[in-house]
Amino acid sequence: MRAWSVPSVPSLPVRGPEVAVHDTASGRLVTTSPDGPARLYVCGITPYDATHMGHAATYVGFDLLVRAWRNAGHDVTYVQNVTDVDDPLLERATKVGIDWVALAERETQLFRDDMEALRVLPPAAYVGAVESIPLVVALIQRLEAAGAVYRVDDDLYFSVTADPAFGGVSGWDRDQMLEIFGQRGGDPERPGKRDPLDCLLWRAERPGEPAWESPFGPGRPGWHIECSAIALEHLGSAFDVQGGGSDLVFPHHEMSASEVQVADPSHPFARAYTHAGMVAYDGEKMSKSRGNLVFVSQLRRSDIDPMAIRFVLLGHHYRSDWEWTDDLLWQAAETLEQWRKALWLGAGAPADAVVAQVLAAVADDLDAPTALASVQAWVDATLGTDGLADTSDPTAGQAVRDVIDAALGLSI
Ligand code: 5CA
Ligand code: ZN
Repeated sequence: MRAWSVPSVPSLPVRGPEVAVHDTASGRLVTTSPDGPARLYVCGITPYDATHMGHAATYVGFDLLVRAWRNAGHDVTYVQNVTDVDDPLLERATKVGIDWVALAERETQLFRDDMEALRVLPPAAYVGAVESIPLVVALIQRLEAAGAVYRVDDDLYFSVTADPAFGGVSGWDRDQMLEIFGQRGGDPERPGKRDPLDCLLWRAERPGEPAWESPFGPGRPGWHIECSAIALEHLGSAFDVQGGGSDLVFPHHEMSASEVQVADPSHPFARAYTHAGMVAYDGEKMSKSRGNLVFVSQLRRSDIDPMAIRFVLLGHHYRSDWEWTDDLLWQAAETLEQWRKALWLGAGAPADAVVAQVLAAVADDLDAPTALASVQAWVDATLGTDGLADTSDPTAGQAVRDVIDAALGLSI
């Protein structure tokens, strides 16, 4: 699939530090050490009701990682999927009476436009589930060869017990897994399964549903195997970071990892699993199923500056759960006005320290709020909000504009 266009990124006169991110599997901050290009997979949208502020927060969060790696001198290979066939998409298409392919295409395009407006760097490979069906089939065959696949009626299931490391991504106990599995697309109660936690690999054709030919009969991929197959093909095993929102820790990232680890037992799926917090609205997680959504495209249509949206997102650490309010947007617009004044004065308070602080904060578990606070201090010094304007550095404005663009994706 086509991704979206690349925003301009200024090159910086100094390098940023190596990048540390929080790893859900170990519960620790890990310093990434890419050998060759840094390899990142971030779970993409299921294309209906895109792009709400929760999606935007997650992709802006991982955009900080891409930028931090680049600023540390690494090339980055970034892969993202589009779940362009799955139960929730088909259900929505039926409900609103539109063709599921048309719905997926329309929403994917909306997502591309929103990502472009938010200056999110595009993945090198933007890959749909439908176009990846041959990869999925090949991976299921490898799992069959490993003895990890069985049938329930005409559907194929993955045996989670085939992976000795199963459970290692979430660290959850079995009761917790059983409770959440059913709420997030799993079917723990289905009769005929060997273990209630086993997940669907291939769903045999049902009347009225799309299906593709395969050695297992006509059908379509289960959800987790889609990301396993795409990541393995486009990044290989033991890639640097598997990312997504915290709602994907279990079962999605657990299952994707186990599937690949059974196919290729010599490596872990990823070296780190990094998760963004959940954005809420009206007191609950913003989600398509609840319908409490604020859309990037809606705000753009009412002439909201996309940089103000990005500013709100950056104001919250990517790992924290937080609640969207319209007030945040008005405050961001005001702050940007003030920043613009300082950044375009030309001369300003010395820039070296703030440049280093921004790079260090983003490299330290993508701490955008700390980076913004450093810039705010520089803006205050430059404008003399305490009565003492400091314009001692003649090129400060340009230097600070460059670092907030390169590291934070804010073009002001
Ligand atoms: N297609 C799958 C991943 S393979 C999927 O989860 N799609 S999604 O459209 O539901 O979500 C897309 C991304 O946005 C995922 O990484 C998900 O974790 C994240 N996300 C969804 N809702 C929120 C939210 N309220 N806050 C933050 N991130 C969210
Ligand atoms: Zn995924």
